Amino acid sequence: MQLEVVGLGGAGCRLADAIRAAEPADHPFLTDVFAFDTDEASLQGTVIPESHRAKYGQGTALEESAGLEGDLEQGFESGQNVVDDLLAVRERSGSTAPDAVLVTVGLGGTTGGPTAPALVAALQRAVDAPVYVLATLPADREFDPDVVAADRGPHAGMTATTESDEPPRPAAASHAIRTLEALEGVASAIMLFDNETWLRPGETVADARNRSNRELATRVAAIFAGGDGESTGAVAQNVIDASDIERILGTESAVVSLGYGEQAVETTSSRFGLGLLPTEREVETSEAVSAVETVVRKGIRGKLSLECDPETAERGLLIVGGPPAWLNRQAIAEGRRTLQSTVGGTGVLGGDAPRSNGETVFAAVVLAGVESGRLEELRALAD
Ligand SMILES: Nc1nc2c(ncn2[C@@H]2O[C@H](COP(=O)(O)OP(=O)(O)OP(=O)(O)O)[C@@H](O)[C@H]2O)c(=O)[nH]1
Ligand SMILES: [Mg+2]
Repeated sequence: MQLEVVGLGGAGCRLADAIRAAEPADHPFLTDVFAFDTDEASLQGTVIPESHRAKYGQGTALEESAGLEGDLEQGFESGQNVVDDLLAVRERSGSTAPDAVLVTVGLGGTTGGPTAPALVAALQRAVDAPVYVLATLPADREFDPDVVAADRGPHAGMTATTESDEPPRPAAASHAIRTLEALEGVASAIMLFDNETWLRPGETVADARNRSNRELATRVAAIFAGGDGESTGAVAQNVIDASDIERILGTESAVVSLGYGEQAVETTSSRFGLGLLPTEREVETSEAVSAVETVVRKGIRGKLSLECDPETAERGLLIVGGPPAWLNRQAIAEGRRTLQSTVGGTGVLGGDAPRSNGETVFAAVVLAGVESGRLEELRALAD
């Protein structure tokens, strides 16, 4: 399918950049990728071309981060005032009709979050396609002084300790929850990535961000690049298209968690032809079945972008990809049944994504309409 990505604020622009980098050369799925921020340095940090970048919000509350700490309402208001400018950038660049738009944003800050609800609403009006949100949740160590102290030893406070550190964000939990509330009924669906569970001990979000963003971008690319035909000719047995994704993500701002599993596989062999020319390796059925089973298990039971109980999902999607010889149809069908029995509902779809040049077998899992203890936790902190 054809996806447009719009990054807002520091995290949003870096995520947009990471998604662009994760686009498989033989499986293009992106129309346009935009980066919008009030902060010039953050825009400069991306490789998104000038025509698709914009520094916005000059002279508004969005530029004055500190002033917004306690006043998110003012931020939402400024967000309303900038959307026309942002839509104009999009139109000037000649944005082509996408099958869906994905707005990426880090919740907890004072630029991207406050802009997102107004921009998503405006995009819903301007584009004849669903507008999804991909948002990060803040980690406890960003706003909880006890966690910061415990993590960094007895003498550390909420002060930046390294150059790459982000400033402390005492209002991050409350901002994140209030922004999610503002997105309710506006975003078609909200995919979440919880920074808290993706940090290693002692690490800051800034330390971990390249790894986290790559991880998340891989999931996004696996889902949206899906099973569209390849230039090399391999055709998916079961193509997941934009309307399938729309069916699973829904139109009612469902909270979505993304799972992923992959396994490296050997794809060439020099057993034949005297080892001079690498040839396509023959794959034993049992090997292929086992690889698919492994990645499906990791996709459903492994680490999710947002920790949740997969059983609470209302709908689910499974995409299994890799070199065609490894995509065992029975094993993929079995994987879909496993997801179906996990999710419990009937809204489960499965598809395959042949990657002739791929070196891994992977499974991407979408769990839509989940309940998450982490959101409850942040809500309690925000009250
Ligand atoms: N996964 C991930 N999370 C990030 C990244 N950068 C920031 N975050 C998270 O997103 C939240 C908001 O940070 P930014 O996106 O930098 O904030 P902003 O929207 O630019 O707003 P300002 O406060 O004005 O800078 C932070 O509290 C972090 O939890 C990133 O690159 N990757
Ligand atoms: Mg910023």
